[in-house]
Amino acid sequence: MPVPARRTAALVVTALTAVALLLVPASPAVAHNSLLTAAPAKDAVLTAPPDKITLKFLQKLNPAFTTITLSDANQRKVPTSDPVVTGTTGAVTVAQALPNGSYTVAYRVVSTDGHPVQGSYRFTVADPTADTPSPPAATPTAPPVQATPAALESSRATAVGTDGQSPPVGLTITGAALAALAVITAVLLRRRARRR
Ligand SMILES: [Cu+2]
Repeated sequence: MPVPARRTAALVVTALTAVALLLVPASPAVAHNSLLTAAPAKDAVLTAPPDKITLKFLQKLNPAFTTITLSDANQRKVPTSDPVVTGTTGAVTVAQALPNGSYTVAYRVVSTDGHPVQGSYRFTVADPTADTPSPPAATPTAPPVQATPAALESSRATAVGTDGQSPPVGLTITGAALAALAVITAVLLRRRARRR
């Protein structure tokens, strides 16, 4: 066949390959970051208030995108230091002695592929020597926010701070595919016009 036609065919094949690659979801073999161990541990009942919260993760943390917060049973933030990141570990020191009660540790970190991961867990302080009247027994009004794999996959944000405002994966892929098709169409139309 004539050279221009062959070149056009090659172009179409290249374009279709590119679109196909865009449509293949990111390999699930690339694991996301996840919490390995925590101190205080999940659901721990402590007889003394902790002065530090230490979270160890699967992957290295990015200090710029690591958030660890502590809140009490009334969802009020408890003052802590900023997270100190050492490799896969993030820690905050608790500024005050925690009164007896239920507490929630919430974290948000990024995976090595840039995707955010967040989660939370609870622990309880029940110091038998605490002489201050303890707040009413924790009656959880809402379950702690747990990051589901689906929610994480739909969040394609490479930088934290957008807080899930980035378009879902599907839209991103469709946009890229449409853009690729538009370019190909333009090239093909130009070639056809030139041949006439
Ligand atoms: Cu990812």
